[in-house]
Amino acid sequence: MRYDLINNNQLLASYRNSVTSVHFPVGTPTLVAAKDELQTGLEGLLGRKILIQTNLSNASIVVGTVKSSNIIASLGMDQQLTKVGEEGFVILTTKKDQKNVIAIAANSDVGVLHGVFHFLRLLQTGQTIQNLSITSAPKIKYRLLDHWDNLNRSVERGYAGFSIWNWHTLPDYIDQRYIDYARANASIGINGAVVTNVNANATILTKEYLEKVAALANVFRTYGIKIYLTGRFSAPIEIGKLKTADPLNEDVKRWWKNKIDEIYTYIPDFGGFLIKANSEGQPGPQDYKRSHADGANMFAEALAPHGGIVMWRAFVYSNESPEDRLKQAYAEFKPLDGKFNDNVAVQVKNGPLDFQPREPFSPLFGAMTKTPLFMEYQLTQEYLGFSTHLVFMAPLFKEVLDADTYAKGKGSTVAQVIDGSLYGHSLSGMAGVANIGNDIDWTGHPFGQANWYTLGRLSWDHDLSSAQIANEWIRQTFGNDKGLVDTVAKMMLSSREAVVNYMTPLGLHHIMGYGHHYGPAPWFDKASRADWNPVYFHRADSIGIGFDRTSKGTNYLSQYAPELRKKYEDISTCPEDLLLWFHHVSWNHKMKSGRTLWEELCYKYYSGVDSVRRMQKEWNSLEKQVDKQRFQQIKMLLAIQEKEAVWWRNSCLLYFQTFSKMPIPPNYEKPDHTLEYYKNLNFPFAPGNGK
Ligand code: GCW
Repeated sequence: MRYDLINNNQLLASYRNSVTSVHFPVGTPTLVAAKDELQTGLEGLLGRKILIQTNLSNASIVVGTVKSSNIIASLGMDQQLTKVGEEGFVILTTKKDQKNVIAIAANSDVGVLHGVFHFLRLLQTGQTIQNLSITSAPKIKYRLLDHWDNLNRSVERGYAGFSIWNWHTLPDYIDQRYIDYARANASIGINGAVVTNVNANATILTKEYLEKVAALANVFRTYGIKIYLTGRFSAPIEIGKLKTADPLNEDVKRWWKNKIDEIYTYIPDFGGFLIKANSEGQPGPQDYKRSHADGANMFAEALAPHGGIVMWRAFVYSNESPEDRLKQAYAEFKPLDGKFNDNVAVQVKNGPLDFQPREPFSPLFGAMTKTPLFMEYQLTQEYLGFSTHLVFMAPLFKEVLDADTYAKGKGSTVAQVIDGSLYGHSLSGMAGVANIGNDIDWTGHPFGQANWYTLGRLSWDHDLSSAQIANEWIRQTFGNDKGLVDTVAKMMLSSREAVVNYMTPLGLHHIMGYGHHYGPAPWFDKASRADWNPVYFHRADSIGIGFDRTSKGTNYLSQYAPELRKKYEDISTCPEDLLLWFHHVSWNHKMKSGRTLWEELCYKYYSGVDSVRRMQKEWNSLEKQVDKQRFQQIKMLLAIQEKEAVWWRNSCLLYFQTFSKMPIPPNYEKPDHTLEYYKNLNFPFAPGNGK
């Protein structure tokens, strides 16, 4: 939404030729917002005033719905419009009175807004606007940001400042940021925001706070965004003065029903609840020996008359130390398939563990046929270097979406599971844990915005490739010069593999610092639960390294389809990028490269650092093409990333070397500190632990 003047003169001239005046119907706040956006956008991009009026019969662009605009109604676009549903749009070059016009049309005002944003994107990314014939509809229905924001404005796992929701000054003070947030989301098709942390606080459900939530909902509504809350399961006790929160207890049910009815008096289009229950100490139905389905259905019944939904999180693991934590979500939820009400979706993290740099897809995606499953990604970089590392996540998201579950035979991708097409579910959803805070650039790292952008674009159309998304984002963020676009794209597209390599190559996982997850701590073994210790996950010993999850180990593999089981069970067919996720592998094991496992581990860690250094060089080459402030900012951030990548590499290799007893090959630069030095680093105030 920078809308900088187009600097390619030829293109500018041709756009100016095609875009002279706009017919825009009067109407709802959403149409007004769309009109304002189009005006701001066009005037910025084209550098001239654009006439936008209701009764311009000879405009070069005509916008609206059949209902709001006689001109749109007269253009005979029914056939295209039937394809785009409630939120999609059509952009068409057509004839009116023998003259070419561009029609931006939709079935709803929000669809018009989406169409306007898409049209602006065409201009910002330097595409032709001759002979347009675009029909676009979202593949996924619920496209959400989940904020882990607390009422005191701390953000759990937030690295971009405090929460943008200023509960203290709401509802009377409407920060321009709320409006810009809604604009940004609408520009990429996000249509829902869960504004509170899943580690929930019941206070949000009190009258005083619901008034504040309603004020936010009023801002969002104009932009087609619904508001959702997180439900504290024990709220009936905490703010309702009941003795129990048992979901089958009549008083409890009544309490939630009344509470939910009350919410709808404040927010008539309230979206529903996201709930974390019986996980990491949160209260839930199991406290009363009830199932997750009992808990979810209690909310679902109360929400159904209003059209609200429940997103029930599958991120659960018991309080007792488990045999293999990764097996638990499946064990809990698979037996409940078919037991959830129609307006319940189970929200599953992309991988079975916890937003690691690389995980296989969660086996639940291939296991529940009767329950709609929503995808949960994490945009905030809890395990990916916080907001100081440049990591473009589209390749991570796509890797999961493209993965084959084999649930209904070959070609049953995770994407088809979550867009509802594999089993014909009408509920479908994709959520990203937000990386947004009140930092001036929203995400702490300017490239963090690319991940927010990706969530929106992929949830609208999961067929987009990582390269396409990067290309669009770069053009809108930095400019259309080919050299610049190519260089930044290279940086972005290699950045995910870089972080995997310098943090957790070959399927290693969860070897981050304890609690705050900042930096490496593969040696850590002091946590109260076994599965909060990195040593639990990497299992390095004198023989080798890795977690045996095959049939000879924990048999977590049994939760996948036979085709996958077979492939991963056998060390010779198991993809090497997840080798140590599934196998305990001897240090001398021969890898495909001809190197031993130990040598390969060294190679990967060193190549991770090399990739960051390459990114630095690439960025430095752009000094003349990027404004000074952003150039410097990103240069400094890349320097931190390089320093931390070296820290990861050195400390992990020195530590693993105490088991392998093998040397780091002589051609590599030597670690500049001892293992003891790294072990003694301490970060009492690492960010993101906000309570
Ligand atoms: O990744 C873990 C985080 C917790 C988070 C939890 C969850 C909100 O470390 O901070 O809690 O996941 O997803 O519920």
